[in-house]
Amino acid sequence: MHTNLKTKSLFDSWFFYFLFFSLSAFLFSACGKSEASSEKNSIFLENNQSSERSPQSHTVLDPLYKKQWYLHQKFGINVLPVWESYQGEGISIGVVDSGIQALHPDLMDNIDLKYSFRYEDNSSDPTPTQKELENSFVDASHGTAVAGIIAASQNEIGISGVAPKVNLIGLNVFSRPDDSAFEDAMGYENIDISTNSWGADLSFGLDDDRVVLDAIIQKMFNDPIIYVFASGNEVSNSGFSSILNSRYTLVVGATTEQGKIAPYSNFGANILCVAPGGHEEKNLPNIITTDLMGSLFGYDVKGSHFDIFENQNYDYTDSFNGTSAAAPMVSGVIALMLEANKKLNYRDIKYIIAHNSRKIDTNHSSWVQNEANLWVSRYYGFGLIDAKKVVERAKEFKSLPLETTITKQLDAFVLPIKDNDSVGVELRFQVDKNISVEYVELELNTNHSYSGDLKIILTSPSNTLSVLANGNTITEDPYNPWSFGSIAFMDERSAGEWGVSISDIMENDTGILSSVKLTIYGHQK
Ligand SMILES: [Ca+2]
Ligand SMILES: [Ca+2]
Ligand SMILES: [Ca+2]
Repeated sequence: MHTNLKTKSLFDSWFFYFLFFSLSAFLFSACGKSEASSEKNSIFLENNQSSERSPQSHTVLDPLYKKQWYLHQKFGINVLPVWESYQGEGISIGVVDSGIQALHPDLMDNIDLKYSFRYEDNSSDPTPTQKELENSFVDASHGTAVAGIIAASQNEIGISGVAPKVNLIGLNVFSRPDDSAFEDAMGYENIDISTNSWGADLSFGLDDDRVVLDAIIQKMFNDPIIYVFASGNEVSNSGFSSILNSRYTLVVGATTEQGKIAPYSNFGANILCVAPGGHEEKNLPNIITTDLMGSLFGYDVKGSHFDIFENQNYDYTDSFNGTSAAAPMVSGVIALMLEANKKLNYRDIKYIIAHNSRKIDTNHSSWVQNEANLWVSRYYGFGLIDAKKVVERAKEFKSLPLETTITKQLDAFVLPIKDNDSVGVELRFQVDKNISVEYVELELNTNHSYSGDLKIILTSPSNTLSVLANGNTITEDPYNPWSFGSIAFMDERSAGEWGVSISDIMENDTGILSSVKLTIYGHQK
């Protein structure tokens, strides 16, 4: 069956993605220790925003907290000032991943053993099974590492999660990775936030998965959950994943401790923000988090040990990395936002994050300023998430008005796209209705022998440029149709002339454009 094949392909890609992670984590761990780098990062509370604010009365006594640069250093997520008021209490995060070790001493207080689910045996204990641990295609350590970033307790052992009192619901879909497990986990009713650090396949043909996701969300429309996704680690265009092009998903890229885009992080017009994900190399700062307990399981095992006193039981790893680490940090921050204001929906959250993230790496050429004076980048989205700022804004935020949509379509034409010519074809759409833009989709139909040659740029009436495809990508799958999503026009006005430019910038392989559809989502001003 068609749908089955498509969904399966998503999981195949997940396996690949995690295989990559697992191998890299293991290999990096084998290459040496990281004392030098952690020492470099041992100055904490250095966040450039905290100096002007009132003194912090919240104290964290977890011994590895000082090594969690991603929480409190200059290019961390600035979460310490939030904890005095909010720690995620009463908010549930579903971790769609491999298993979470429910007996881990830093997770056991927060794990919800009523609503967690392990699909292999329909158990409410999400801990990886023996079968999962032995399956070399499943990274059984991954879910526990993701869970610690979100929800490790402030209990004077190990680390602190971003939301140390959140209700953690493990959805161990990868113990039985099939279509029904996936659909069930994506439509799970007992969660507020769904965090997804599995890779969307960066090739075409995943529209069915997007349809599945959209249908689930439509069904839950009155109370939709917040879907947070990792942008992926392929240094490729996240616009080539249909799920990440859905306006329902909040897409997160990864940065290093130096406030630069991580070398593996994907780029794309659908990226909302970035959060720390660390480096690829073991000897550079990565993400310290919970690990499967003991020296036999996890990333931290005999032979590749994070060898400090506080980790004598091999229960923590210092080598987790990737957009897999960045996405759960944002999920944790959103839990704090929801605790501050339960009425926020996914559109409100995106809006607040877009308006309150930090522009970093300011000389990066990808930054553009849109009509609403927001700086946005196809690498950084609206910048590094700042927990203090977004939670403060969340507290007093009144939900956006109902969503409204504008659609413009040009179709049934045959427009040749000239080979190896940067001018290409230009289409213009006149929009009369004036709404405040939140998200824009551009759907195209082409018949081209190598779509990767096509550079596609969407321009708003105020002349904000959003690069949807950069034109020298490895993909031959046609856009027939393909729907890109862009968040770059957040809070701009819709009225005026929108432009679509499509050019073929690589030699050989040619094609035609046959339809373009522009959909603008937003709200009445
Ligand atoms: Ca702890
Ligand atoms: Ca271990
Ligand atoms: Ca060409």
